[in-house]
Amino acid sequence: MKNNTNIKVNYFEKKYETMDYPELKTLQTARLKETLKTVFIKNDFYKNKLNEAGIKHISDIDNIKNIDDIKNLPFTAKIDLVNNYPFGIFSRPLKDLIRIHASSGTTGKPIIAGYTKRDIRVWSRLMARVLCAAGLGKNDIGQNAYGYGLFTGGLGFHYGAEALGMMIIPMSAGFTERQFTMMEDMGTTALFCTPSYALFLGEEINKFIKDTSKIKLKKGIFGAEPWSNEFRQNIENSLNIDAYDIYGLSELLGPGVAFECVYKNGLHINEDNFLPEIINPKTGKVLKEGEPGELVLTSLNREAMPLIRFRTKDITSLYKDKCKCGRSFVRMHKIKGRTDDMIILKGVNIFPSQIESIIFGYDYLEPAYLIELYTDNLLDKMNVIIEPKQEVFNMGESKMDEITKDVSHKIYELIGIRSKVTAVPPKTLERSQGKSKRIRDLRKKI
Ligand code: DLL
Repeated sequence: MKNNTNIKVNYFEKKYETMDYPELKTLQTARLKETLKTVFIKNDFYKNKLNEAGIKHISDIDNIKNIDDIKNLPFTAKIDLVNNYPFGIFSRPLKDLIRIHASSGTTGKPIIAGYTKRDIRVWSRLMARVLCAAGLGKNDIGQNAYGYGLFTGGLGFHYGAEALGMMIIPMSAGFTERQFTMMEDMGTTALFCTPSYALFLGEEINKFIKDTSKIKLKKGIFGAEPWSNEFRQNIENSLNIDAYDIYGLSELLGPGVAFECVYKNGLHINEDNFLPEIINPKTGKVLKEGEPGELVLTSLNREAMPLIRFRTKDITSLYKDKCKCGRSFVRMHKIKGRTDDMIILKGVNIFPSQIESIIFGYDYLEPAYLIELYTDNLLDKMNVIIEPKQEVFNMGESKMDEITKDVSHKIYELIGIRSKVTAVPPKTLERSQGKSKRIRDLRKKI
């Protein structure tokens, strides 16, 4: 990871970002009650849910004295949003909305997110906090290569940059040659896109830019998919920038739920807007600080679509010790993966990010991999496909044998599972302009 020597801490909304912790908890409790009252009155789905949880009358909400009482409230799952498609989860009539976004979801039916004018303003300010925390300001020029459209990445960054007063180039994803032309001609200083696309730009930069000293790029904010610190290192080296992580999801506005500050020691959760909990995904029990589990988020400052205890399916852990940047917001570790993407082989839980940290650690491998799951003799097995760099690949079969055995051994050392490793020529695996798919599931379903 790049070492920030001249560290300068910036805030966009210092009052909230550095709020005293007890004061923050009081604010959260007040906002939680207000949110509950809103959904109780304005949303039938939540009214029923809260009734079932023993909140029969709006005045029962006043029994909540402490933010920890949230553990007695019911969860909201993705399937609840799917079942209430398209607008059943909204707590405002459509006439109050000014925008929707959608995520394709994993189950086929999209999830619709709705925004009032105030929601867009709040979200823009949260995004401005993110940009500021990475050390960006009015003098920067941001190139936005997140997809514009129903995906929240494009417009989320766009509005955040405008709220900050930073010039933004609305590129959207793709058109790689044009990305480099604009980067050079406009003097882009900050790049926003998925880590996968940043990695691809890093692989291609020398093809399009004759003199990289003309490139002014110094920072990038990347998210929307899991990426390991080894992945970060790779982007930082190939693009010669300082890379920051940002987390968010369409169901909770979009990007801007959590972000890294210049110390890059975990992601600060915008806690005045989102109340985080970590639960055991199997039992639903709330876990203690530091224990890894599923992130659950409650929106605390939202009009169109407040969500109570939304199960994100993302695996991480929280820690509260104060960050050197002065923000009081709790931090979460980089997302390890989604419960959906967790591979269970021989009873061992494996996340693609673990395999990734191994592959990206080799300097003679291309930063690319695919995990293939297959069935052999009724047993589920894993084949990790890797790409040795051209000069290594040219060394022939016995060298490939040596490399694949070595990677397989490293995987065994880290996760205790023997896996097949297959080497393919460089640039064989698909590169993504958005989120990468890391698993190909060929298992026979019984
Ligand atoms: O990916 C929002 C976003 C846009 C975040 C741009 C950051 C930057 P969805 O398409 O709804 O929204 O996908 C949300 O993506 O539940 C995580 O599984 C994953 N995800 C998002 N950010 C990160 C991250 C956007 N920094 C889902 N690390 C989430 C790991 C992430 N996973």
